[in-house]
Amino acid sequence: MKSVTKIATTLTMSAGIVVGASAAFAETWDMPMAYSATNFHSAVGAQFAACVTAGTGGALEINVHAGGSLFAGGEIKRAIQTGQVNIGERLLSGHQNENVLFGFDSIPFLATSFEASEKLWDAARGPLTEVLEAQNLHLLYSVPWPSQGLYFKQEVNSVADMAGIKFRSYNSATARLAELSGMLPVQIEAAEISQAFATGVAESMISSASTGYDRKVWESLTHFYDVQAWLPRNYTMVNKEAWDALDDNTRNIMNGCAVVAEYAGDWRSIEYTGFTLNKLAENGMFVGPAGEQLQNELKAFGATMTEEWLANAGEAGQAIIDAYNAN
Ligand code: PCA
Repeated sequence: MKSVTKIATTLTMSAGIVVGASAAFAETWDMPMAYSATNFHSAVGAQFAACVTAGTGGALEINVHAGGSLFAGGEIKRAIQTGQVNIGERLLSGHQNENVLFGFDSIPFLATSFEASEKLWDAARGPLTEVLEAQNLHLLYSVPWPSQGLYFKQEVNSVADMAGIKFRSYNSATARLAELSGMLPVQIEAAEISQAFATGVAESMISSASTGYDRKVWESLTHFYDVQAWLPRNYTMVNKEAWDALDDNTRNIMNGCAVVAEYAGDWRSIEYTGFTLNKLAENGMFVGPAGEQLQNELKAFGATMTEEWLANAGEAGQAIIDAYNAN
């Protein structure tokens, strides 16, 4: 967890500046987000937006559009890069085809707890910030999803039981996991999964209890195996030209609000984990660990995928893993 002193310092800095902000040149920024309005990422985004709006005395008003309503998840990053919007939130591992480093948070069984995810993020933040800068993006804050488990509509005890199942993927790692286990990957945004499961376009996925709850997957699926494979993250980014055009006061306020958002997001993610696991069970799903055979087979895929990621990510990837292991 981040130090509260750091947050307090940043806030004090920002608060001192509020008086300097003027609403005379009020600007409005739209902020597309991909997940349900009730999801904790969207709640954190809305609080961040309110913090900036209040902190700048209304000089910069940020309006959140949750649920992929302004841009679908897969389009958000490009929309920010090209200035169609100035700010937005996106899962970067969904863009690993652009830069393999974007997949650092989806390496199976590398960092499986919130604490480990935080440590891995500390190691990756610098390099990721640079990669994004080169893409005309300024990184503000990142919040983890709860750990990823496997959803099915039948009992599954081994990889052999998974053969031929239509598997909803959301990034390169999820698609590769499907391939390795003999399933058929189909890429679908979270906003579309209830329908995909209802119509049989997909029959399974790896995701958090949170997304299963948000999309009421118990209407179609029956089993959640809490395999704790990884904790992917969402990233809130600003178009770099728009960021550079802001005055120092506004940038300070946004930085202060971003520190608070990241801190609050961690806690909300932790809390939402227990709440949503209970909700899946309450709605009739089997919720529990995977059997030993399945867990071991998945671990072996994890080892393969780790090697593959490191081979593709080269020295830059190795540097992140080394920094993570050194802490
Ligand atoms: N929910 C998102 C990404 C990871 C997660 O837990 C999804 O399923 O698309």
